[in-house]
Amino acid sequence: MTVIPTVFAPSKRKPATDTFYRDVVQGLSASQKYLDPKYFYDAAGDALFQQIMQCHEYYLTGCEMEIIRQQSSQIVKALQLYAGDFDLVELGAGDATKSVHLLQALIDNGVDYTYFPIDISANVISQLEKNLPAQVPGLQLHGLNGEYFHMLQQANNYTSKKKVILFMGANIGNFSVGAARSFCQQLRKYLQPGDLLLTGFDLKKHPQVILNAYNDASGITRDFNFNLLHRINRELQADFDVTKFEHFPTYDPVTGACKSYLISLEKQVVHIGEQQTIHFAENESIYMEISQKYSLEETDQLAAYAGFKPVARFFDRKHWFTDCLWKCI
Ligand code: AVI
Repeated sequence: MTVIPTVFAPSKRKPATDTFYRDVVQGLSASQKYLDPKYFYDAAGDALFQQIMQCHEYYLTGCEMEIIRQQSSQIVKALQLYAGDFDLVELGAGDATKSVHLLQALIDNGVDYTYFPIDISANVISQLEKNLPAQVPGLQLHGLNGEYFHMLQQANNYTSKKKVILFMGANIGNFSVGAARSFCQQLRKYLQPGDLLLTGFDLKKHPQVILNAYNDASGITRDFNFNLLHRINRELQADFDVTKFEHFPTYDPVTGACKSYLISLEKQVVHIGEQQTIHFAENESIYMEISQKYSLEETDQLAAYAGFKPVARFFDRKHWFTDCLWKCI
């Protein structure tokens, strides 16, 4: 008898669902169970993340917004000083709530540039193309829908100017330190000497402040994590009972790793479709996400490792967050 491994069995699912299914089964079959945090962001997850950004405990958004709003002219000056004539490329542009202030400041300072927002969501790109030119009169915009590196390559078909890359919102923190190194190194390969990267880092600070940001009192971050189980139930016909799990964020002040887990509150069995059965022991964890925090020295080390030279840093008043400007060497 030939046994066909379930995950590769032919299915009637759509290819995207197949990939989701495969990733979920692979993660939940590992000895340390995990789920890929990129799957947090379905429509419900996007809405919950918007709510997280409004939570008073989740200081990151406010800190970076303060930097971009209050120091946009200093940032523009630094971009002009270090890049001269450039176009702006944003990785994971989202709704550009923060970058819109920088886009406006560039126009106000007479900089002639095109804004290339890159996003994996076609919907995000079409919304930006529809809304941003009205919000920022005079803006030249060319949206690129797809994976970061593929779209960076595409951008070369439309510009031969130097590039300033924006990678904001502490998104780099959702990589482990090792993965952030590989990401920055790979990004560097798509850029030329003299190109710039402006990237946001959440800085190490009192551990309780960090822990609270990922454990807000109103339970929105807990629901954001649970939403992925709901999504698996809905899209992959699973039967997770979220009341049998607990949201458990951790922070290690030495390494700066802030990791979120879901803990199984009892011995239980979860089915995914008709073919997969996942066993949980009492107190077994699912590793959900890392939000890595950095010291300034660690941001410099990351830059050096990946072939960048730090040229400027911008801070909020509390020095809880930094946007670093790195130049490709
Ligand atoms: C998107 N990213 C920077 C957020 C963070 O802080 O790691 C995602 C998040 N997860 C829970 N709260 C916020």
